[in-house]
Amino acid sequence: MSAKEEFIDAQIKCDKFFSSLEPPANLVTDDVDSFLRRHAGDETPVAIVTSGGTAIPIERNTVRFIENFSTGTRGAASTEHFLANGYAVVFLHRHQSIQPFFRHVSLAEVFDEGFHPENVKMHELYNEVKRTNRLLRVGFSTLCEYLWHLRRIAKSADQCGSRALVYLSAAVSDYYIPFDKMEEHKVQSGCEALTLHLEPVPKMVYPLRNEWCPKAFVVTFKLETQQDLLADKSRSALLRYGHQLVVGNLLDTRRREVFIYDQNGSVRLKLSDAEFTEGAEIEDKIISEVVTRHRHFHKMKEIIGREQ
Ligand code: PAZ
Repeated sequence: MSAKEEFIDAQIKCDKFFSSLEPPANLVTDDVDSFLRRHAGDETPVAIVTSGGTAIPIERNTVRFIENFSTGTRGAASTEHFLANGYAVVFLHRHQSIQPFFRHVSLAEVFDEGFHPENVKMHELYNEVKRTNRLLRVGFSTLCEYLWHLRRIAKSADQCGSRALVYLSAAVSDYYIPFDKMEEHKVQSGCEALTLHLEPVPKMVYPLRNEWCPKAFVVTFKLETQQDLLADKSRSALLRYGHQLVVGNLLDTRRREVFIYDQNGSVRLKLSDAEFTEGAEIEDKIISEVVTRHRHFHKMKEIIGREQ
């Protein structure tokens, strides 16, 4: 299939996906629009951060799910660093996954002892973020909820132009059971083996890039368990979608090392043994790199816009 055919095919599959599934009852609407409108108005850069894993229901009256691995640490830590860099953040997270700010604090600190000295700075940032209303949390559990919310938020973020950054760190299932192929009731036990038919999830980065928020700076993630696949897979994602960055990481080393790929090459970011022991986080380095590139991207878009 040519690149153009692949793109058209993906658009059709994405449209079919949304028309075959009801939007979630709690689909975000006015809150997101007014949050993004306010920050577009005061020219604050905006990051849409996705975090945690999606669940795939097996039955319509759901008893069982297929889960995607992810704790949500990457998304939560990245959100704090975006906020520290002056961004407003829509944090689209899996319910009950790791949360920005709260991940640092123990119940003892909240109720008894006051904040640990290491958390004082974090607490100050938290208060400042609350005062300036720069963090909006949106929760999801299933793949369907995740994609409906993402589409809604990304379309609304289009009003922020190239000040918007989409950072897709959630672990999203590649396969799902379409609603019309799902059992109505609980799949019964007792048979010797259970065979499930799963279909590929349409590649939503296509409409995100071309239709939902085409002016935004887009960062996707690639998780692998084999080093020799990482570079090729990350580069082919960049070629396929034509977006700005892919952050590649391996399951075992993801807390200490990542590779950032763009259309020209790659850089390796790594925590030294000393940094890791002292509690430094790789997200600090990732976000510095991402923010620098986003600022440059936005500046170039402004210059091009002025010249036209
Ligand atoms: O959530 P976490 O901190 O445990 O893990 C982060 C991660 C590995 C899910 C993330 O860095 C990532 O690679 N997300 C994309 C996964 C994918 O390829 O779908």
